[in-house]
Amino acid sequence: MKRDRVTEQKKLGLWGRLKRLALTDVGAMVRGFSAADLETVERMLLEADFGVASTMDLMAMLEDGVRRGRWKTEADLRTALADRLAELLAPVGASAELAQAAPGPTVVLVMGVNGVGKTTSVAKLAHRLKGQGRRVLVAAADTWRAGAIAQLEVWAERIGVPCVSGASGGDPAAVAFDALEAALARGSDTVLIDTAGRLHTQEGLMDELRKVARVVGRRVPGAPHEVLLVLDGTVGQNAVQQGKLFAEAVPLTGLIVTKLDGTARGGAVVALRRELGVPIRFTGRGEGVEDLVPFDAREFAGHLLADEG
Ligand SMILES: Nc1nc2c(ncn2[C@@H]2O[C@H](COP(=O)(O)OP(=O)(O)OP(=O)(O)O)[C@@H](O)[C@H]2O)c(=O)[nH]1
Ligand SMILES: [Mg+2]
Repeated sequence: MKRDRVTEQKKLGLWGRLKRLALTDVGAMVRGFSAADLETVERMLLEADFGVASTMDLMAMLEDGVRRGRWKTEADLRTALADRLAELLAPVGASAELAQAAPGPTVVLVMGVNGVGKTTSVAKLAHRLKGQGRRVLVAAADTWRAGAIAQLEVWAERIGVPCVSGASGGDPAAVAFDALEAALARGSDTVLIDTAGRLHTQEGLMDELRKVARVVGRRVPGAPHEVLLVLDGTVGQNAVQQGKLFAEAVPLTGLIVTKLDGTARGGAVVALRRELGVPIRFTGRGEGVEDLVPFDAREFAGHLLADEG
């Protein structure tokens, strides 16, 4: 019995859980949440990875609204929460679409710890940009993990874009450099560089990424034009720590937050936006090439407040 309830709770999205709380006590919506209800809401937000600062922000809004009797119906409350979430998620300037350098090629460096979805995101981006008419080339600069080169080559073939790779165990900066030469020779306008993902505590990886950025910058002025950090949206506060470390190595222009197919842990996106101060450009919502959603604060607030997780 207890187990069923836990499973059910997990399946419910944030809104589903909030609604359940409001309806456990029929009067809650009418007379407002009690102090105990508010505490439960606070716990829900923290469990959903919103982070302390964003949770405090949302709680202040909720407490104020309750005190003033601002919400008469469930729909009122949902709208108020969605509005505030959208404000918290609002992008800092940049749109989701990637920069286009002139004369080019536009160089996009993709980085992140192991297994977060870098290679898949490079494939999804390549597919998306190709669909927009851009001439994309991908660079397999993860020379570290066995199988990484073949993985990107398979994606590239499926999507129909050229892939430049080097020897396994070779220098990732050399692969990136070769990819730029190839792009210049064949007139590609966008180069997406996939990189290795060892643990972020290993200084070696950070040095490697710095070198890739330096080398591409010497070949193409202004490169890398985009530095996208891929974070797994299900790891909560760990993603914030990872983000800070990578940002110190190479300044970021945006985030791709992956594995948000369900809504249950999506709150981390709110914390990431706040703590890292760079825009979320895309979210990953599945394993297929189409499962990359350009970030829209309103759409994502709705996604977070879905009834089911
Ligand atoms: N459900 C889901 N799975 C994803 C998403 N993005 C990536 N994955 C899966 O996550 C796993 C790892 O993806 P990769 O793209 O290989 O990750 P990576 O960061 O390149 O991994 P390393 O190269 O080993 O560091 C694969 O099974 C992907 O299919 C997503 O948005 N949703
Ligand atoms: Mg990879």
